[in-house]
Amino acid sequence: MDDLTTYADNTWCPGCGNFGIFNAYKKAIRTLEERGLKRENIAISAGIGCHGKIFGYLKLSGIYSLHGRSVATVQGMKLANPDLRVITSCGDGDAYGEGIAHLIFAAKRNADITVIVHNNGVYGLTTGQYTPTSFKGFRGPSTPRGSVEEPLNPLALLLEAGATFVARGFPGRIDHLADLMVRAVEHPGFSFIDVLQPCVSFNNTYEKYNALTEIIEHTPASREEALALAKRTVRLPIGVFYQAAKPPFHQALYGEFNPVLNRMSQEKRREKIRQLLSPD
Ligand SMILES: Cc1ncc(C[n+]2csc(CCOP(=O)(O)OP(=O)(O)O)c2C)c(N)n1
Ligand code: SF4
Ligand SMILES: [Mg+2]
Repeated sequence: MDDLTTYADNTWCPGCGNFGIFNAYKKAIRTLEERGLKRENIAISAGIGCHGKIFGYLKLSGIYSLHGRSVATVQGMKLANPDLRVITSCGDGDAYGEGIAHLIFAAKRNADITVIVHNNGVYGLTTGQYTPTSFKGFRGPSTPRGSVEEPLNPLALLLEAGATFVARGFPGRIDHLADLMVRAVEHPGFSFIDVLQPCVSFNNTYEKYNALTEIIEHTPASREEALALAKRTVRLPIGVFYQAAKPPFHQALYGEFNPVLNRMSQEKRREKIRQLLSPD
């Protein structure tokens, strides 16, 4: 066992795309460390689902969140301690269903967090119901005659919401995915990777993604070009679709103030509140 893997028994189905994501995480963390990021300054979170088990398998500090709430959780972690680099693993049901409002507003305010969505197009843990990214016609326990809905396009949605780093990866290409993770974590502001994750039990997309994915050679220069690329369906581009510089939320909000280093005593806090509440 390596120093980034916990003792927990791994219960993912053999062949699950989550294994590739797990390996890419570990590779990315090692690269980030080589580039100077201290492991104690990395904190993670996760939602609930097969993806969320990664929280128990990765030997990193953090807070295991609720279904749909891990994006809010890491925003709180970052605001409370801006020295942390915070990363969350979400599911597609988790991020694009239950937690979609958190995701859109985190992108809108350019929260300095990294969101990695294990997008398998299905509720894996609860055995195969359709999600916002399930393809039209997808059959599962909740759509036995096939889903009649069009899937969401998460990249286009996040680009429109104001995300400053938007990427797509595939766990069949671990080195490429690890490189995307490094770039996302190093990006100052909201970074988002939609990972095309095959679920071998309920939505096995390995063959499709092996055939259709192709690496983006050059990151589009504008949001409009990135949107056009995100809407392509004949081939599935993977890589960085868009990256732009903009002040991250916590800095726009309180500059270089650090609530950990500038912690106030209880007495001082009470005094400040008294002043705020006093009529003059
Ligand atoms: C608030 C809330 N709603 C529903 C559930 C039940 N639930 C647990 S996992 C899950 C589906 C997870 O799907 P997804 O987020 O796509 O993750 P995956 O299992 O595919 O990795 C659901 C609906 C829950 N735990 N909490
Ligand atoms: S149900 Fe799907 S997503 Fe969950 S562990 Fe099995 S293959 Fe992976
Ligand atoms: Mg899912």
